[in-house]
Amino acid sequence: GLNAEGRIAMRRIDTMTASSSTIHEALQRPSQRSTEKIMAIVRPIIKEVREGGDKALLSYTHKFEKATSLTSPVLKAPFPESMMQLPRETIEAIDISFENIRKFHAAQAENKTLEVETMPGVVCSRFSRPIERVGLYVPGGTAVLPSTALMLGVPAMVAGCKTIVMASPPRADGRLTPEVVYVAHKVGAESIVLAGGAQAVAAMAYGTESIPKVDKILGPGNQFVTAAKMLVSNDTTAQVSIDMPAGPSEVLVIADKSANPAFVASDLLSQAEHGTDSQVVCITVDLSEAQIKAIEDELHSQAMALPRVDMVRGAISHSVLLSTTTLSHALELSNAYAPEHLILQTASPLAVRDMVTNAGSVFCGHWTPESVGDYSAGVNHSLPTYGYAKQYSGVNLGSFTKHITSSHLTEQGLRNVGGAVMVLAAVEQLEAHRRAVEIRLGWLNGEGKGR
Ligand code: HSO
Ligand code: ZN
Repeated sequence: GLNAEGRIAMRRIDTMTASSSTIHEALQRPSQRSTEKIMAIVRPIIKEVREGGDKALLSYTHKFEKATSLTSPVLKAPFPESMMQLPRETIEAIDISFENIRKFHAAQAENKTLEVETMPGVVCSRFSRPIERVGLYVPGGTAVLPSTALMLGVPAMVAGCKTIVMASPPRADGRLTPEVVYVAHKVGAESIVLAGGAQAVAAMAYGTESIPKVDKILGPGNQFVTAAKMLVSNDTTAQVSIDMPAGPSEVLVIADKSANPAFVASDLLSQAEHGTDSQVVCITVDLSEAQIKAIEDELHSQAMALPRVDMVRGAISHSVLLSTTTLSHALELSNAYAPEHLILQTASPLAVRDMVTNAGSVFCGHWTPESVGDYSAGVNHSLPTYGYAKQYSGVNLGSFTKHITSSHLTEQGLRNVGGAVMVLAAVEQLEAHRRAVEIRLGWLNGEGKGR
């Protein structure tokens, strides 16, 4: 963070001299407030909304968003034009982004039924269907995030989800960000829940008088939102799933000699400004002291000129620059960290990309700032954080669909596979299973009645 002259600086570690435990410790995520404490706050909120419906939800919105003038917790489509009045330039920017995100996610569709004949006459298939009702959480808080409405809403629309419910906390005057309303309109949302936090999650999980219960809840949020998503998804009476656990945003930049220090610093700062709990990591590859210094100088001077410099200070205070001498060592560290965003400011970014084993989304080359992916390139910005890139994918078309399998056997197929089934059923001592095959094979052999 802050040294004597008030400089905004990342901690620096030379991986050639530092111990492996120092390096390991430097790549730990900042610890989160204890989940149990958060759960204890969130549990009663969920219960209240579940039991009290609209009225309970509205009173939380009065309390937490200070939107005391609000008389209904939900806005139903069609949304009034007056609520989406926007400058032409904003409309155009949303439209361009919408179209790119639509194209990229539409290309992810599995239009064909997968079909495999595992044995003659035994055909196994798999096909996908949209999840019918989805709830999309669009955070408010320190920044308005219509881009998140796009990242969740467009794939839901492309997947063909029948009911799209958005939730977003209203401003204190009770109004929604017009950009969010415009996106909700474009993706065909049936309603917008005017609430945030655990109460919005509960309303979508259980439904209220005016809000439909959904089958899956997606979208990033603070620790209360995340805790609420975890709680409702563990409640079998809610019958709802979630996208993934969410934590603070993070970026890891790998920079070699070809990198422009000003570009590197700008990318680190674009994540750092998300919040004081954001984490940014820079891994340099074979840079001279002067080159590393250039990145540090840029980071400080660009940061000082940012409106959200306070957020940046907080984020940078637990961030780190690791100097390495080889690309393979840099990748080894990055893969172990499993960053939400990985930016490759290296000479051959696509070759480096092939070495990536864990990351939410990769940004390749000097002309690909993370911002393009945050808004408009077409890739999704709802990504696994906190090291969960090791086991989760970011939001994609598949997040809004599920697979159904089917099998279809001919007489010959049952003859071919039936023996194995009967043996295994006998092993498990499940006689009815065995007989379901036996009775059919009997018919085929002319032993059945009426044959
Ligand atoms: N980088 C953020 C997404 C975002 N950026 C929204 C700007 N607006 C989390 O991945
Ligand atoms: Zn961002």
